[in-house]
Amino acid sequence: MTTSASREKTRQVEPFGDDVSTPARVAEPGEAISYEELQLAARNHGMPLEALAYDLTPTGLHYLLTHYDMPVLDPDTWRLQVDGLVQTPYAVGLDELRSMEAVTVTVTFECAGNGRARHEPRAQSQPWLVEAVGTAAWTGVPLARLLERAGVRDGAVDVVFTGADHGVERGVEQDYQRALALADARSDGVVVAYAMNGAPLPPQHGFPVRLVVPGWYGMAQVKWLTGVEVVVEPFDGFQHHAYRLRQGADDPGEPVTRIEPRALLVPPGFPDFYSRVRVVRPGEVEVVGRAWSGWAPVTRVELSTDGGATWADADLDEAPAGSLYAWRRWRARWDAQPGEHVLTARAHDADGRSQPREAGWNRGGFANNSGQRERVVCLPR
Ligand SMILES: Nc1nc2c(c(=O)[nH]1)N[C@H]1C(S)=C(S)[C@@H](COP(=O)(O)O)O[C@H]1N2
Ligand SMILES: [Mo]
Repeated sequence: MTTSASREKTRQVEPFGDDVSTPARVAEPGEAISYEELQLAARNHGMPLEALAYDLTPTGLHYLLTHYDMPVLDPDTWRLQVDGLVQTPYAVGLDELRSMEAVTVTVTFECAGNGRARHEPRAQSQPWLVEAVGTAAWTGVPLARLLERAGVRDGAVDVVFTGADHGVERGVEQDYQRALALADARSDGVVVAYAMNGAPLPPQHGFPVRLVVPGWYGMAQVKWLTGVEVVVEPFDGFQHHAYRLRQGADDPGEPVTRIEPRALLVPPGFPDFYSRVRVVRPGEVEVVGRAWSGWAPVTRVELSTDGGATWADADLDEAPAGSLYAWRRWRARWDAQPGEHVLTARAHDADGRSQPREAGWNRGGFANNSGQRERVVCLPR
């Protein structure tokens, strides 16, 4: 821990774990989902896959991930403190923020832990399958404007973002904090947002104000934002140790940053209630879905109806207007024949990244963009 921000706000709490360097426990092979994983899954819901039909995810259907409790903040007394290595530290309230020149960015968010429960063995944490995703139009003030007003001084390295929520994680008591390198913080589309899909942020998505960092996995999108601090050393807080691609407990690993390419499809036909296996009737079925990448625009999507043995190109729509790293809609036709099928899709982006059928394993269960496996039963004629 090297910055004043992290020194003040974190401390060790004995009964809950060892220390910052201890990754989450990995389940034994075949071990059932625990009570604690169920408890997390019930609080942090995914986006029902049929909502892939919408350009903008209706707000209540957007996935949700909150590490601690959702803080209840008073919009009249809430202030965003901008300070650290700046010429003029200041605090700004909600009315003033709303009176500044606004921008709206349409951005697809995905939790870095999406796909975690499909790792074998899996990390014990929020047990996502493939549904930790959503797209929203976020309105607010460019972070670059707010930094410019403070006057960032020479020698600045990182910008640290602090949320009002507080908890303990693997023994470390903390405010939720993440940082960006100064150049990333100043980049286009990084917004301090007070509206989601044209309405004030709801409590669960960061009311009154959150950070939006297009293209990055969810952990960077700090909710209930109260502090923006410019610092002289690379930020070394808990959430930066936690989000790394490690092979073992001692592996320092690489940081989790941008979203790996992924395509998902709306499960076709109608579901069986318990198993959610799909049922379709024989004949032509239109399969629709969305594809995105946080590195570069998606350029190609393929659909397989035989579990990945053979692939056919899908038609790809334009990205929504005003979007930055937002998903694109795709469509393909499938001539369904009686029997059992496994549907899956894969995305490719302009950087040459392709979605693998099976992504590699890592200890935290991050960035698992393995293909969706949608089981479909086609009825007899
Ligand atoms: N303050 C704060 N910000 C946070 C979190 C949090 O627990 N506290 N969770 C992060 C994670 S891990 C994700 S995936 C996204 C989820 O954003 P959403 O709940 O609005 O979809 O918020 C991020 N921002
Ligand atoms: Mo997340």
